[in-house]
Amino acid sequence: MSGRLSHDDRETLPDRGPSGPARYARHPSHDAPPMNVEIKHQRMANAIRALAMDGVERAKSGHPGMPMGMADVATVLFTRYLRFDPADPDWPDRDRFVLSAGHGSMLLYSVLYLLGVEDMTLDQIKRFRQLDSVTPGHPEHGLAAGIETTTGPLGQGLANAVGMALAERIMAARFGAAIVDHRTYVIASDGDLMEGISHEAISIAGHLRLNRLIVLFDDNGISIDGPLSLSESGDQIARFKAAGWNAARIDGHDADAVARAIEAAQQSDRPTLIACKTTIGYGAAKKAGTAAAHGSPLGEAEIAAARKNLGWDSPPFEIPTDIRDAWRIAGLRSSHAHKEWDQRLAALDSETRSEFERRVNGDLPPGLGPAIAAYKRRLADEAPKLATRKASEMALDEINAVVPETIGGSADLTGSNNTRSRDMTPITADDYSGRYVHWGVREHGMAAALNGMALHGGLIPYSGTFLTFSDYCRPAIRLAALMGVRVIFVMTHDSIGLGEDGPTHQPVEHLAALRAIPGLKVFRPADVTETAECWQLALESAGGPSLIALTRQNLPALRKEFLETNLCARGAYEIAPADGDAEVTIFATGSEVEIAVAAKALIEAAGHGARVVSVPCVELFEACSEEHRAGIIGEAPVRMAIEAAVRQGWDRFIGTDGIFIGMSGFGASAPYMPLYEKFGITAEAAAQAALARLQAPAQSTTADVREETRA
Ligand SMILES: Cc1ncc(C[n+]2csc(CCOP(=O)(O)OP(=O)(O)O)c2C)c(N)n1
Repeated sequence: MSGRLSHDDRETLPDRGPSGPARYARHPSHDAPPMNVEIKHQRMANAIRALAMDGVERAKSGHPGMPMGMADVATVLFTRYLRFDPADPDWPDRDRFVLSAGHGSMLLYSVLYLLGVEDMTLDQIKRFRQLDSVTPGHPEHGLAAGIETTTGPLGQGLANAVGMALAERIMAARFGAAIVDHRTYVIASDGDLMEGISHEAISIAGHLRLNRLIVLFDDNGISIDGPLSLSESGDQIARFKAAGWNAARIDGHDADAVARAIEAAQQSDRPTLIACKTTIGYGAAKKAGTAAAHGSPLGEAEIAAARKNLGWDSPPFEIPTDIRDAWRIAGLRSSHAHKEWDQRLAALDSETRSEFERRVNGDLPPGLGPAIAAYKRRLADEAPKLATRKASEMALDEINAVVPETIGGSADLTGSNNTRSRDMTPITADDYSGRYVHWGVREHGMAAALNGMALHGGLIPYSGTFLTFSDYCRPAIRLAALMGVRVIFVMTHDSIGLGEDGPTHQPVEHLAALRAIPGLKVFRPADVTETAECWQLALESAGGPSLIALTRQNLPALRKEFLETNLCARGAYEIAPADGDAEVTIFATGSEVEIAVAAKALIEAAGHGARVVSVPCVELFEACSEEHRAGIIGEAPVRMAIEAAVRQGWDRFIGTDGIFIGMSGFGASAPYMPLYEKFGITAEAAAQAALARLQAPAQSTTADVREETRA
């Protein structure tokens, strides 16, 4: 296909002619019937421009420049190519559209309104950026149909789109082209392409030859600080080509050129970048082509001049009937294709159809619960001593056998993350029927692509890296939580317990930092059984992401009795009751539960009752009733937490005068046992601290501590 798109250099672009009003002269007044195709296009594009500049003006904030500049491209895409049914915006085989340059949100809102998406009313357009509107500053998935992902942090949308395009190929390999056969379109800006994540996203997309991915780059040469030349001198065309893409540059205000480029891209055997040379704020008299059009209202005078330039004389928020009708008719374009698809789906054998529907609805197969129960029964009998990363692999062997929609992966740490279960074969550019993605060393791109896969639907993506590199994934993890998508981040080597790789690789603050992300469930299981239970909970958390922190070092089986109930479901539970009245409660997670249990034995040997509470998921515990929480926290006068990480967050359990056994700085490079000794995370140290406190109670009373904890 590469021959079909010519590589137009900046120098060979058509001359845009004079600046100022004369340059918009090809836009005649709207009341000049009959409309020819070009005039109709201009007026349809101007409808986006008018809504964008008026919407931003009314909100007194926002970004008019990008929607005005990309209005021609969006009009061509949405009225001629994007397969989308406004009457059923969630149609599974729709083309996906991602506005990676989320600051240009008014472009998306305008188009959805003009196409006739029910959620996007004119009233909502007028309420741009206002409280409880579906039109916030940046598009937020879930607020209105047609917003495929939440964008704003530049580069994320592009990487989401890579995940969507990959999900499409994976689903097509399973259900066939009659049921899954769509494209993913992206509008990306200079900022999207400058962000580092874009490198990861485009290189994996090129490697996997995701030829249904088409990126329309708003090549306007402007960013916030001014001309792009201030900070960029790369060649995006050459860059994308080097990553295995097709790439071409066109005049983004030439509708025919846009159409030709999209058609060529549709025939491509690789992903395609279409660099659309545009003028930011197209139409604005003085601000067009300048950074002044990027991110603030144009102002009354400038808007009046833009109306004149564009030949748009309708008042704010009024779209001439013929233009609105033209958009609505364009919105009906795919309804026939949708009906035909419905028929093809109905014609499937009932088993395939219901399986497709189950996966797209995100329902888990009924076999999961019994499989986990049978597995836990075996674990109770065998009580294996294993690293939880290995326990995770064993759980995945069971899960992946009964949950066919899981897609595994790792950022080049497969052997360390243990994410590839029995029978998982790799997904490659030549064969998307596998279930495992080798993401390469691209944690950020991977995490954002997982979000895109989950948003696409039909799949449950999970993938791994080391917990310390969750920092490299954090912006995408945050967005997974903000959107509430089911992505499972597998993070092994979860403490100084990883040993010799040293402090660069030993997470210390990460658990606290991740627990700070609202809506993210951070699991840290203590043994094989808890690992299976945490996996089950992560899979069942359809409304949000989970992160499972796992050890490198072996841990004994602490749960020796089979219980069908998932004890991790309430986030914390008493794993070892006190012998008699509890004078000490020890909270611990993951590898430190073993230490807590040993400390309990030492404390009890010294004549004081102690209980251990395992806390595999703080977030689930905090979601429990206050009564339940109070019962688990208990009345013991001495409270202690043991976690090989920083204290932050633990005062909620132990009070400010509680004893914390953990880390207060970075780790060190050594085998793990000496490290636990060096940092005092041992049963002996814990027992000693508890006994010392029993002999010399802290200043504040336990009642005070309990009050603080509950508050
Ligand atoms: C990760 C991230 N960093 C910074 C920003 C703030 N920001 C919004 S748009 C933008 C750059 C604007 O340039 P460009 O992407 O070319 O958009 P245009 O001016 O063409 O609309 C920046 C820095 C952001 N949204 N995301």
